[in-house]
Amino acid sequence: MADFSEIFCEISELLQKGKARDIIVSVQKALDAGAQPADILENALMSGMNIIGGKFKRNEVFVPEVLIAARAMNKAAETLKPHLAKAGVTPVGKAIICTVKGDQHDIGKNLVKMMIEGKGIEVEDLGIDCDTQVIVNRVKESDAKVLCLSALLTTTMSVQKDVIDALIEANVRDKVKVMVGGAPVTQSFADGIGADAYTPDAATAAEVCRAFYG
Ligand code: B1M
Repeated sequence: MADFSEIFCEISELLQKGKARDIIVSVQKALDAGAQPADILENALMSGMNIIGGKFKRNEVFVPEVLIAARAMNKAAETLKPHLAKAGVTPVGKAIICTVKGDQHDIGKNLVKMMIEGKGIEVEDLGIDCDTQVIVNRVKESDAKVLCLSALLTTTMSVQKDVIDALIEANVRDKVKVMVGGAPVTQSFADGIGADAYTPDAATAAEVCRAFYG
């Protein structure tokens, strides 16, 4: 089996330095060499982001550095997108995704979106810091069967509950299956707020989401 550790290391380092243009070239190089897209995502991009996350926690890097790394991550993920998505899949239905109010983290949400799209589901992205009422209105108007909520902060995970409560209040809770996720979210939290599913990562989210369409 080919060894991609060198190119994965290069990609991880470019991500940490926030070299958006160079990372696209290196991701393409890895793909051309035969690396699996999911492997690049997991072992080059996510591992680079985890290193940045650790440095951020220890105050070794600050918001600007993390932001440029995040931009590089999103660019690299865009390059991977067509390779992660299965070509020619007939859409099986619609889903809505967003990061909840007060939360600006979008990398995980973007990955979940990409993987769900890869299962042939059309995803409407309401973006970050998304107002709860906007979500409820979209659920009312759209024929989406699944609502995906992402939260990365301990202070915003409770907003996932606010959204579920607002859906109940608006009499549309039964219209959608609510999936929750994000680093601080757990199965017991999801059970406690009445979510239909919790998944720890984007790949599992896509599988669980697909299962809701039968
Ligand atoms: Co923020 N941040 N951040 N940050 N940031 C964290 C989350 C933190 C853990 C860092 C730390 O202290 N170690 C910490 C949270 C602590 C806590 O709440 N307990 C933190 C903090 C404190 C903050 C600020 C408050 C910092 C400040 O300003 N002082 C601030 C808050 C801003 C706000 O949102 N209001 C802030 C800001 C930022 C940046 C803007 C600089 C930047 C975000 C840029 C962007 O997203 N475009 C940023 C980043 C990048 C991070 C870290 C370093 C990386 C997050 C990330 O993208 N990870 C993060 C530390 C860390 O996580 N190691 C951190 C990669 C991504 C692929 O993983 O998002 O977890 P993740 O998604 C995974 C799973 O969680 C899951 O699938 C994904 C892929 O498998 N998943 C789902 C996600 N959503 C899902 C939904 C699902 C299912 C699965 O179903 C619907």
